[in-house]
Amino acid sequence: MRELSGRSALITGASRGIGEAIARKFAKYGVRVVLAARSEGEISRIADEIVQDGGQAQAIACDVSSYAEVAAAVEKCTATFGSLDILVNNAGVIDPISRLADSDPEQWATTVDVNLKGVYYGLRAAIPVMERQGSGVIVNFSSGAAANALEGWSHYCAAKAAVALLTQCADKEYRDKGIRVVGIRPGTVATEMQVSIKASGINPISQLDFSDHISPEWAAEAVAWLCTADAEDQAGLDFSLKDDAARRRVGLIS
Ligand code: NJP
Repeated sequence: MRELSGRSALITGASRGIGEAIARKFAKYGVRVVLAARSEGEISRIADEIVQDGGQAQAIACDVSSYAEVAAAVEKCTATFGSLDILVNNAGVIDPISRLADSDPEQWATTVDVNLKGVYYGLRAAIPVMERQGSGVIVNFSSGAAANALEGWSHYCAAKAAVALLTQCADKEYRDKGIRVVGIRPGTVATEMQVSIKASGINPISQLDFSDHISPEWAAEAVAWLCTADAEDQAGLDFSLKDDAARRRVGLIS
């Protein structure tokens, strides 16, 4: 991952779970990071810890369902580090989990605001910057749920399926401008999201044991790999970390 050193990255949803692991992993590889999330205290603490470890990190409070806040986060990265080489659209929510007839229309729509519109806002704000630079990588968090219906997850499945198509659209429009847009389906990951899923008891994913999930560090390593030249063939695709061949390619298993 040596080639990542010196690049600058914005990571949304960096206050915990996979996003936090990506920020820490990137910093370890010499990437200068901007951490974005709503929990300002958490992202500031993590950024401070990264700096104490010798990395370069900044934090910015950002609700990805607001275009103005996402644009400000992109601006923070370019103003601080002089470029935006990598955007990771990682922020996501799954609560409230409920079957369609029990769902709350406002909360259902809020999930789409975060999981789908938040990704669009990231693309919309970052692409002009990367186009001017003539290069950049955008990693969109998709999910196995983008292609598999799961009870209680209609909001999540629908939004993630749309994100997968958004990745394809962005790739079609900007690949020839030097911008790589790629999706990731990490499989199940041991984060607070899985705590909520387990508590719902509503579908087979909720029956999994916590030891069945991969670590956030594995997901972070896969994201870092997706930003390297070795992953160029993944442009426009959703890279699934579920099978051994993919894990081998990332270097997680031998
Ligand atoms: O989730 P969790 P994960 N604006 O709940 C942030 C996908 N995925 O790390 O704002 C900005 O631990 C929130 O920060 P805060 C999943 O769909 C996961 O597991 O401070 N940020 C926190 O940092 C998601 O896209 C699994 O509350 C917002 C983070 O998002 C990504 O992986 C499987 C926000 C969520 O941390 C990370 O999920 C899969 C907003 N409006 C895909 N709302 C899995 N875990 O098994 C939330 O296939 N955040």
